[in-house]
Formats: sequence, C-alpha cells, structure tokens
Amino acid sequence: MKTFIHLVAALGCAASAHAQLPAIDGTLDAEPALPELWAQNTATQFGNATNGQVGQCNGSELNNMHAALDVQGGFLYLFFGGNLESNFNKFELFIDCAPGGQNTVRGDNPDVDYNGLNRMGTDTNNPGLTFDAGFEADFYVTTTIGGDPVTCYANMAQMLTNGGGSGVYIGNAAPGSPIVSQEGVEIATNNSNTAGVPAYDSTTTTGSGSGCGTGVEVKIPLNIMGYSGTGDIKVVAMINGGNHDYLSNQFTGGCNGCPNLAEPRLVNFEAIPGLQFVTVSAGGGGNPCPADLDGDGDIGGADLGVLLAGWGGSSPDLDGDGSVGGSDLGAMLAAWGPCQP
Ligand SMILES: [Ca+2]
Ligand SMILES: [Ca+2]
Ligand SMILES: [Ca+2]
Ligand SMILES: [Ca+2]
Repeated sequence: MKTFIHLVAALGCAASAHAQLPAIDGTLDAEPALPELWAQNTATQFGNATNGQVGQCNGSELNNMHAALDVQGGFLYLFFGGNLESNFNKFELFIDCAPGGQNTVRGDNPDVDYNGLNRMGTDTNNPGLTFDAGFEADFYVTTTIGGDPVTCYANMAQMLTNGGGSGVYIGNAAPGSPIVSQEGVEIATNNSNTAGVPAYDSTTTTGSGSGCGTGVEVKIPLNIMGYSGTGDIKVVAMINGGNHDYLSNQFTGGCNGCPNLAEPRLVNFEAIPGLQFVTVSAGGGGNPCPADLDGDGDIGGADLGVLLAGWGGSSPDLDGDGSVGGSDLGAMLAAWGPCQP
C-alpha cells in the first residue's frame, strides 16, 4: 500500500490533462468522447432526412443521445443525433434536475415560443402531456429551424411545481452555429445526417439511430435550472409539430415501432412500455469519470483512499475484471486530476 501512495504522490502534479469542453455546433465531438446513452428503435413518421445539408432539411428524426453532467464545471451537456425538418418542426427538451416540478405539463407555464409549452399542457378538456412516473420536469428548452435564409431559433422556461416562473427567447443563429443566451445557454443544430432511422411505412416500423453524429447540441448552466449540486439529471427529448401541437414518434426511450403520438395533451408516457426518459449520471453520462469515487469532480487522494479500502475485494472495480487490484489503480492514476466530461 505504501508503494501505491508513493507513486500517486509522484504523479499527482503531472498527470492531469485538462479535457476540452465540447464545441456547441451540432456535431458530436471526438474529444471528449462521450458514451451513447440511448439510441432510437423506431423508424421516423416525420420524414427520413436525406438531403445532407447543414440547414435545409426534409425530415425529422431523433436518433441517439450522448451527455455529460459536469458538476464541477457547472454545465449539463447534451447531444442528440438526428435532424429537425426546416419547416419549423419543434425539438422539445424537458429536464428533471431538482425536487418537485411537473410530471404532467401544466397549462400556466411561462409563455415562450407563441405559448408553445402550454400548448402541450393541461387545459379544460385534456389532461396534458404526462411523463413516466419518476420524471418531474423542472426546465424546458425548445429549438426550431426554418425560413430563408434557414435560421435556428430557441426558447427556454422554468417549469415550477405550481406553475408561473420565467421564460425567455434565447435568440437565433445560422445552422451549425450556437445560439447563445446571456445566461450561458448554448444550442446548435446541424441537419446534415442522412443515416439513423429509416422512414416509417407499412413494412418498416423500427430501425436503429445508433452512431449518428450530427443533430442538436445543447449546453446549459446548472445554476439556471435550479440543480442542487448532487444527483442525476433526467432528460426527455421529442420532436413535435410546428405549433407544438402534434407529437411525432421520435422521442427518447422510443416505442419499438409505434406511429406518431399526435395530440400532445393526450400523451401519457406511463402508458408506453419502458422509460421515455434518459438518466445522466453526475460526473458524466454513463459515467466517463468512473475513478471519481467520491463524486467531487476530481480524482485525488480521497478516491485513492476509497480504492485502497476495497483492495482485494470486489468493489470499487473500475475496470470490471471482478476484483480491486493493480489494474484499477492504473486506471485511477491514468485519470488523476480534475474530472472533465
Ligand atoms: Ca460539437
Ligand atoms: Ca424535478
Ligand atoms: Ca434517417
Ligand atoms: Ca413509459
């Protein structure tokens, strides 16, 4: 044991390589490499994108999701492979990052994007868009693309337990460039994907969205979402019609080949098998920083202490070989220093 601590002391100042944060441009970055947390299983009934341009696009599909929760840096980073048809189809993003919030979208949220959020919410005759049990949205972001020249637009809003709150128009930008808010939100769309899921028809209802590397990329400061500083964040994304009034069959979690969901106020994800949200673990997506055993955003002496306490046992087994030993120590040393997604 003494030898290991000695080794760490010698490497402590030298080993930390500061990874770059992803550039928000709608293209998945090679560095840092983030795991694909979810891939689509349902062919798109909103048009298969085939024209390969960054802006102008003839279909909408939600193919996959990569993410990182950088608690130390104060950002949630999300990448969604896919396309957003340049006819003002809507990309809807709901984030559960704090206690409370809305399991069913209320009808008295902030008026953003021509009251588009409330268009999905409870009204006199309809229950409102309802998420799986365990998902209570606290924050909403939406983006859209269209016009001539083709331009991207975005809005965001709080989703408070009792409604109200604030929402703003974030701004606009050219396709492939970030829309940047004064609060530090960045969102970009690149429509050049021609892979991902196929068109939905009578014989093809399923497909895989795995591997598609362009789409919608988002970075949101944790403080503006009310994140508490600990715990996972859950995400729901979906593609909706131009007036936020007709849900596609393209949403996180997928539905194994169902058709469009149509009227959002009547959709209840609890009635669709499986979870239609994706969980992003603190420290990263799918945990790209597994050696940060105490979750403080830094791999250091405290983490080494945890590893050594488990030495020879079965946990914390960083490399998955079934026991805690030299290879786990090696993995920890390789990652020594600040943990960046
Ligand atoms: Ca990027
Ligand atoms: Ca919540
Ligand atoms: Ca496709
Ligand atoms: Ca469900």
